[in-house]
Amino acid sequence: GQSLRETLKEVIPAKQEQLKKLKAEHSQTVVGDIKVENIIGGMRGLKSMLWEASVLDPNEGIRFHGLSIPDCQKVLPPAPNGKEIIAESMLWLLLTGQVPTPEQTRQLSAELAEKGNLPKSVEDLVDSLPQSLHPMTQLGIGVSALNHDSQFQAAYEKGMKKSEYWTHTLEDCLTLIAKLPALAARIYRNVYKPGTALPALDKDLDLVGNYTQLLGYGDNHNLTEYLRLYIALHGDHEGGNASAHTAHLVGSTLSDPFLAYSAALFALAGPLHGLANQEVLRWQLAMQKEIGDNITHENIKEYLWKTLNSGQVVPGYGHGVLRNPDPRFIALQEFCQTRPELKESPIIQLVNKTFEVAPDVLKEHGKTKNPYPNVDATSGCVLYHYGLTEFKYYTVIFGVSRALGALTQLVWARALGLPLERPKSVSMDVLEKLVKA
Ligand code: FCX
Repeated sequence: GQSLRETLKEVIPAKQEQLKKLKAEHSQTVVGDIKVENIIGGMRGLKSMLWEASVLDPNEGIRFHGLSIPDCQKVLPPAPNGKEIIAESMLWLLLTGQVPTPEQTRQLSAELAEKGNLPKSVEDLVDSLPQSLHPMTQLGIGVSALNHDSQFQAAYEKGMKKSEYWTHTLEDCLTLIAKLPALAARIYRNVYKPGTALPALDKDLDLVGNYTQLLGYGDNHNLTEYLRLYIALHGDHEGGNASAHTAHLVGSTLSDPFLAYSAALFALAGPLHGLANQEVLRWQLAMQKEIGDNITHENIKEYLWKTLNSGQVVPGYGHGVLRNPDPRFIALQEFCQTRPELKESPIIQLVNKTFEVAPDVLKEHGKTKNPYPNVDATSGCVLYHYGLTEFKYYTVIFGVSRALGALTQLVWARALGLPLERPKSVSMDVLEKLVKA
């Protein structure tokens, strides 16, 4: 089979043609209008950026190059010893729009494992950070420091043609994805298991296989499979979410992929975005502590109202785009149903029970446009069950995953020659004049 680079070289010209045609024939065609609510409402619903790898439908959820999550589960190659989608097959699909063969997937795994070690300077930097610094801050710092060896930046300094941007961007993106497990696992060890030795990367393992091994959970096959699915499913969620959009915005200045992605990580670190999976667990455990065993639907209902009446959001519920239960949530729930130990896990049962009550309470509360769970409602609780209980670490795992989609788009943005992003802002005075005109 063809290599990833050969495949991309083949698919890029057609996309470049597609953009050229859109520009030539439709630059002035109107496809929507801007309302005041978009300007003051976080640009919700405004179609204003290109994103190639995935599109989010409010009712159906995410599709990656047209493939739904169940489609992906059918066609994307798993690890040799597993059943779940792995990061490499998802990355291949996102980057090329094509389903890789198992052999192509293995090649990519081997390449990533080959490149996965951290430079000594980054190891030393991460080791010097205070144990009490949030793991997401540490991850962002580590990723930005990897820009020391950016191929894109070096080539830009020397002077390169625009047509070469994407090849150097791709090399940096693959390097970064390869190094994320070692970086993220080093942070975990430093913060939660200081003094324990990290194993070497195994050239025969996939990215997530290596990641679980580095974290110290390599002998837990079910957790490894869960993390494979988790990381594949969190890989991309179209372009407007805060982390993806940040990578796109920063990347549009031609700062290199390491800098662009570190910025994205700091957007992911907010409680309305990626940090929600840590918040869900904290919230469910507080519920369990307050109510005790044998929690009833009525108990949960009361607890939900208590959260809402104190002015807090119910973490893991609601979404900026989705208007139905998140298919990523459903896929993770299905994973739990196939594992007896998860089916019987008290924390998973509590998540399920909460799901049976929360949508009706949120509807009655009447504020959120989407009363259904998003992926964060369940993702952290499975980790908790398997003994990865340090929930301040959970968003780091999301951060390892989101690189797949955010970095894919950087490659496409450079291949398509997309410009610096620079929307127009207005003051309220200007807006008042505009509405009167
Ligand atoms: N609990 C209580 N109130 C909620 C709510 C929830 N779960 N979700 C939305 N609301 C409220 C909003 O706070 C807003 O109130 P306001 O009018 O007083 O400002 C109102 O409902 C309308 O918000 P809505 O348009 O439905 O939602 P937004 O697009 O503004 O925000 C998020 C979407 C996801 C930020 C929101 O639903 C939320 O805060 N959810 C809880 C946190 C969470 O789970 N985030 C993870 C999202 C995602 F999956 C991810 O990024 O990982």
